[in-house]
Amino acid sequence: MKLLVIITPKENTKKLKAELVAGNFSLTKLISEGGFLEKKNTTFLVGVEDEKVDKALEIIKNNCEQKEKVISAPAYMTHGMESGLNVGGATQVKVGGATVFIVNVERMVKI
Ligand code: 2BA
Repeated sequence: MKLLVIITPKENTKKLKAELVAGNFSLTKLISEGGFLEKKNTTFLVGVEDEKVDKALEIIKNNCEQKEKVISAPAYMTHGMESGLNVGGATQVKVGGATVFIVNVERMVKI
């Protein structure tokens, strides 16, 4: 069994949750925030049998499209920087996709 820890922007929450539930996955939804952009995102915890991991990844892929975006870098990143990557405080990031950790589960019990 695996535990999928899925982090995705808030706007993907509704459709991803609906599709995972429709695909028969049990999940827990946590409200979270990215450390870099400091935007609200959602973390899903999904316990899945090994043979269903690929199906879950397919659903995630279909519901979390990734885009490139130029943003103003957070103040703590530009502070003290003379030159280089963050000229004008702008930085390019990929947003909208999903970060997925696939973790081995030793045992799951429901009590
Ligand atoms: P954030 O930390 O807000 O990061 C949003 C996006 O900003 C990242 O997209 C990446 O493109 C960029 N970014 C993050 N840290 C950066 C840095 N130090 N310098 C330059 N650019 C940086 P993703 O990598 O797709 O991550 C999306 C969200 O997934 C993250 O939001 C965070 O909440 C989570 N995440 C990503 N990698 C993680 C990790 N290794 N551990 C825990 N959470 C992670």
